[in-house]
Amino acid sequence: MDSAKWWRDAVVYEVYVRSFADSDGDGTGDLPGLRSRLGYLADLGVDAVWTTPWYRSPMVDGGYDVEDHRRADPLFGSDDDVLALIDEAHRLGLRVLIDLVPNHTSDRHAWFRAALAAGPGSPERARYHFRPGRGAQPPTDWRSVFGGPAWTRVADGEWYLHLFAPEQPDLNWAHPEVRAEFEDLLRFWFARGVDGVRIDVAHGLLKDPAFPDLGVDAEGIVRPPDRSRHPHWDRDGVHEIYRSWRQVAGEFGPDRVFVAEAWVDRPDRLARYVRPDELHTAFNFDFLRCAWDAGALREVVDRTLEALHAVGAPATWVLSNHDVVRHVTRFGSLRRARAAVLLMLALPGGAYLYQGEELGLEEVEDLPEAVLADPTWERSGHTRRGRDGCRVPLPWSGTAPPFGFTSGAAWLPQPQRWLELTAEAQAADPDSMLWLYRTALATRREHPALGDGTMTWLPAPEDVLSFAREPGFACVVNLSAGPCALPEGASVLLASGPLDGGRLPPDTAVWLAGS
Ligand code: ISL
Repeated sequence: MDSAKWWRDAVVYEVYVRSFADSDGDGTGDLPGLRSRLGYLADLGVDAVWTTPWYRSPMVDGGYDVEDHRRADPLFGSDDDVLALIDEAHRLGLRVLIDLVPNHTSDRHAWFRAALAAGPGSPERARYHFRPGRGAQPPTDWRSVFGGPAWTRVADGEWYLHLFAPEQPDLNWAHPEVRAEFEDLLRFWFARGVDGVRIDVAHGLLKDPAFPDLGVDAEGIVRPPDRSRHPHWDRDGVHEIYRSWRQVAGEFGPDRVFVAEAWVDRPDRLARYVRPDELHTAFNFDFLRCAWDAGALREVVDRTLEALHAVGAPATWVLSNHDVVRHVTRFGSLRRARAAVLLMLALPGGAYLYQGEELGLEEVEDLPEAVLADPTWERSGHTRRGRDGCRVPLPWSGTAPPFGFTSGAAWLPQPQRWLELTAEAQAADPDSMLWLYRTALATRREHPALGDGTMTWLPAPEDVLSFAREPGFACVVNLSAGPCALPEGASVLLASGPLDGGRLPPDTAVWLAGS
């Protein structure tokens, strides 16, 4: 594996483990299932795999409610299966990133159970945020991301903070034992060979110790202050935590990396997480949130590169993940999704792919209500459908569900219409989305202009994105309603769809050499 700053332009594939591949027929994807399919990921041409949590968990939030950070949940496999996965990935030249959830634990975690048992004022409670209420009301007006108040009252009358589900109590990051425990955890997993760590809710760890209200306006709507003064998002103190984590990673050599999941609203705020002595990379959610619009995309690309390059960090580009509506559906067509991946993989920096996007999967919007498992569905009072639609298990082979995902019944039902989208069907079709991804990733590896570096916008009509990478590479994406001309004298390396003579049809992208 190439070592020198491999992470600056790595393509990382996100595996949502419970929906990737099932080895034991219980309908839930697991670690041996993933291990058996690593060859598929090596053939796809990615550099690394990020696995969502497989730790011991009651699975209230798909494993983001961790009961024991050092053990695998039997649902996903054994502790040995974790080590076997890391070994096999390394043998195939793939690096492994794991998911660390430092903002909260499960309410079944030993610390939280001890906190409940020990009662108000105890040292056990100090590792979480327990507070008295205001009369019968919660201590503050803070809201859970999943809906409802961010506080739950326990039998003795105290309330505890949970920015997510009540089964996910927030840890108190002002407590030295919390800090020490997570540094130990990093050492524990780095010593077992993991190459990197994705930090869940990296912007949420610290809370304002004064616990101020967010404030409710005349219409009764909570209007949080500007992010830079927010009582629980993106507080300055989190950076000190990440500076010490960077040192811990450094104990294991220069190649172990972090990627922050930090939902901040401006690229200059994101850049603070990736200063040279902090985290290596952070997801660029501005790109993910951007509409299929040339002006908006151009602005996001410029703002991102300006902010991140100012601190010497590479950009990352993300189109989908396990929390958002799949981008085929967001953009409105497979055709746009095909163009989007050529755009993403031509931009300077690294990229994150989400399982199934290489098959062109769309959001499954017609799941029966009875199967919906995401807590946002319940907690929102059924006003939000939740995130299950992007978590439907992958279709691998065959002509009917469960499409080779399991020998039993998949935990979420797959649509019959996916029979044409199985990995097996697409592997046999050179025009498929799978082949577009494979070819793009292979081309990216071979082409010295791609990956980390800089880019230059080329003159183009308003709804066309056209940019050069040095040496001798250009990408043109047509977001307009009509065809556009291609630069003369350039040879086509790869196109997301058929060209119209020398012209680029709408919602089509092309990679060019020699311009
Ligand atoms: O904080 C947010 C908005 O300001 C949210 O978008 C939040 O950052 C996001 O939901 C965090 O997601 C991650 O942590 C959750 C888990 O449910 C998600 O699956 C995970 O990706 C709680 O652990």
